[in-house]
Amino acid sequence: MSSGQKVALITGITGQDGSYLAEFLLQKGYVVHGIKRRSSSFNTGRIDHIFQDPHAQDVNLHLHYGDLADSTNLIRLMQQIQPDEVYNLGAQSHVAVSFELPEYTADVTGVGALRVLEAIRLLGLQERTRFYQASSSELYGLVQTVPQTEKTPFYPRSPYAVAKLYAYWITVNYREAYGMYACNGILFNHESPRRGETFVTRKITRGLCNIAQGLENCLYLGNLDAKRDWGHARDYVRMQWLMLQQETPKDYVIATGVQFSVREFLTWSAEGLGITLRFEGEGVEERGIVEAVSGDNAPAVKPGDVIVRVDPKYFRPAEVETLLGDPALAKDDLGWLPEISTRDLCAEMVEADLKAARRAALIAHSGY
Ligand code: NDP
Ligand code: GDR
Repeated sequence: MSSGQKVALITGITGQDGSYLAEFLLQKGYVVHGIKRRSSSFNTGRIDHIFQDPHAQDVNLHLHYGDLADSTNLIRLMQQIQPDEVYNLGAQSHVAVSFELPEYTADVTGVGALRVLEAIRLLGLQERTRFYQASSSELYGLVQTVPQTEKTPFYPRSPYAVAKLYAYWITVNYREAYGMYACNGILFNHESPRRGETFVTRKITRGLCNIAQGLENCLYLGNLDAKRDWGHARDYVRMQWLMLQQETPKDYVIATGVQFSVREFLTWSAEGLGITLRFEGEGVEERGIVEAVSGDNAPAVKPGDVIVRVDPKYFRPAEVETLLGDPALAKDDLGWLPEISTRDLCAEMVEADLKAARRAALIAHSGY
């Protein structure tokens, strides 16, 4: 191991945040270790651009097979790596899916955090190793006060949020019980062109770009009235690192302080493609109809086309209608402010998905 370099271990390195955090830490001169799950097809697409050949000299990025459900694996890796900083980003992170997989979500998203903390403690690494837990605004669920701060009471509304509640408190408990440097970042929604395809922002930008290029006909969505405080993942991983550089560990809300509805995000994405959408109907009858098209980004749609429909299949058994964070503490203590606005984030996602859709359309239409 190279001397003088800090060593970080990231669970969930193949996910959206893991990929941005790995880039960030490598740029800061860290040796980065990441845990990836075994899967039957490649799952490293988000980090392929920073891959380093393990046979080369001076490698700073190392990937290990592992799983948050496997304690012995975590203990062995922790012993081998002896990290200065652990970022626990791994999780079954989809709220709707957690209603289908509640027990698995509890195990990985909830107890997984305990397994990582226990690995640090059992190996006597608590003096050396700092721990970051990826907590979530979903903890607030049925919100009690607006905007939500570090002091707002929690009211989780899904198996995912309940699992994250356990992970939040076990992190606080290990800090208080064993004096560990352990803290929670209570992050509000953050997105990017690397966002998983089934989260609503990416589903919208990808779906509309595919429709504009004639690859799909209609985008089916759930609750268009839900409101979220959406930031950019690149801004948020900077804060994850900052939280581990303080003298004493503390929990912070990370948010933009501004909220928008799913329908607004949908409208901006359509506008980015030159499509003006008109909404008709209510509830499950609601439809997004093309009113006008301008420019040449949407060659496959015309006025009158119905390109968005609400499908109750995407309604959740218990919904989180509104989330709005107050990042004042992060600003005061750490000087952190988000740099990328929600509209710019949306434009960046549309641009990236349009590029991919154009490429796919070219291949499809050329008969390859
Ligand atoms: P992603 O879903 O993009 O990434 C999740 C990561 O966890 C992936 O690398 C995934 O691996 C890995 N993972 C899943 N199951 C396991 C397992 N059993 N063992 C080990 N790793 C596993 O999430 P994000 O990057 O968006 O979020 C990062 C973390 O932050 C998550 O914990 C999420 O719950 C939390 N969070 C996210 C917010 C957001 O808006 N993005 C907001 C607040 C909190 P694979 O690639 O193989 O699927
Ligand atoms: P969320 O993100 O549940 O907030 O969790 P998601 O993008 O899945 O949903 C946001 C809101 O949009 C509504 N919605 C839809 N959602 C999805 N996925 N698909 C649809 O078709 C659809 N139509 C409407 C949802 O009902 C919801 O109200 C994300 C995850 O990253 C968590 O891991 C993280 O903890 C929280 O953000 C903060």
